[in-house]
Amino acid sequence: MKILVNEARACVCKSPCVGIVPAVHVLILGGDGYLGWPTALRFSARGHDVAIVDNFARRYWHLQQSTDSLTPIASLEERISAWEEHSGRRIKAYIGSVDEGDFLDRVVAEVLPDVVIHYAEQPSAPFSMKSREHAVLTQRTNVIGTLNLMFAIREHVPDCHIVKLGTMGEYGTPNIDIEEGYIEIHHKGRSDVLPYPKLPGSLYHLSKVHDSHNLHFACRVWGLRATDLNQGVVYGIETDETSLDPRLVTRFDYDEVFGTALNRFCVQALVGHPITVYGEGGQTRGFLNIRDTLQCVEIAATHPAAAGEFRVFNQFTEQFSVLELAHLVQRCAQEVGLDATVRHYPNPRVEAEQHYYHAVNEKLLELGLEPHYLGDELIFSMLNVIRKYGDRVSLGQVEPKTRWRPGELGDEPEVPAPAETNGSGTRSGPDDDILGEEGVPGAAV
Ligand code: USQ
Repeated sequence: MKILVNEARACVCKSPCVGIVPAVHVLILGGDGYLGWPTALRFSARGHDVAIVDNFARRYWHLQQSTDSLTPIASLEERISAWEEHSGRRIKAYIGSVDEGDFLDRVVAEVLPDVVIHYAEQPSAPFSMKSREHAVLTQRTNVIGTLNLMFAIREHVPDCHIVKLGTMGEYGTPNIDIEEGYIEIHHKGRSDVLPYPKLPGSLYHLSKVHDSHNLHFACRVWGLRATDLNQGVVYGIETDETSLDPRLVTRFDYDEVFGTALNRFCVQALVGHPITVYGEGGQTRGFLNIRDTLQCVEIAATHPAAAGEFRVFNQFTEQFSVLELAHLVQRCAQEVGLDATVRHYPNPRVEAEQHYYHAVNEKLLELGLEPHYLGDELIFSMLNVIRKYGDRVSLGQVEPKTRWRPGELGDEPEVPAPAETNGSGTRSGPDDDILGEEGVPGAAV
């Protein structure tokens, strides 16, 4: 197989190079998404031949639920043209769905990729928990898409390295340290290294577990090579390439379905909506900056798994509890004059709110990952970017609605009046409610 090496050639990006080689074909599935688009730009900036696949499902799901990205995103056509203007490089796009096996097969046969980066999945836990239809769509898209990819690779480019975006949520929150994919088990006098036990917290996270098992099988039985990147919660808006031109910006979701914790908290603080901590807020997860997602994917691609190897990296840089993040955002927002409050909402999910959490994340660091750690500066800069688009915030998209245990008939009872903290960590009750006249907290800026 062609290995990506450390010889930068005609690299047009500002980021430190971890490797590049001419004529490496990179296929990015889900190349129009929050992470897929910046990844496509990064690999193109490094000088690789980049092709992407997307069916605009993420855009469509937002239309369906009347939500939108905070950042106004250009059409894929405009994005590709804008990138060509800046870099002189053309990204090739294939429009279609990965759950259509014949389509994906044709794309793989034409592109003949050296590495495939697979983001083309329904990525939201709440989305997967809304209804039977949402759960089926999630698992069909994710599981069948990955199966189709395995077969297409086996058929056309068996030496190609599959880099698959998995999730830290596959592991759940066990009361022991979380290892990177495998654990040595001693049992009745014998021992073995086996896949780490999985206890995912949503039907979305479960779909990623199924993907992992299927890919592991393909590596063991067909000799494919794959890296499963068990990624934590990503935050951030900009990368070196997306900040070059407004037409290159990536999407940034803050709604209760597709928005994730820290991104949502920053938008909430900016528009004066209470920061929505679910339950006690002791839920601890691994987090990483979007810039580090790009680094990690690049590192995985430049250090391919061996033939027959199913490799697992835990892809996050730091652990935080939800409440720690809420207080960090609140403090930074207050420093720039925003009146940010933190509220504890009844948890719409079924998850431990206080628990042990220690996950190992050594492998990417050993391969050279240089983390962008979370600090006040990053929050200030996110607030600044969000401020530019503040008038696009729709407050109706913020409140949590999707519950893991909905009512008998699928009705969605209103979320009871939540308690609120004032920054000192003490809670005030519903009497201190800051709901406006129409029951909508704060106001869009
Ligand atoms: N949470 C709040 N308030 C909010 C939103 C979330 O307290 O307004 C809490 C949730 O209850 C949960 C934690 O924050 O305990 C993380 O929730 P999230 O929505 O930020 O992230 P999650 O649903 O876990 O999923 C996200 C991405 C998913 C990725 C996963 C990585 O949507 O694609 O796989 O992060 S991980 O969390 O490590 O599994």
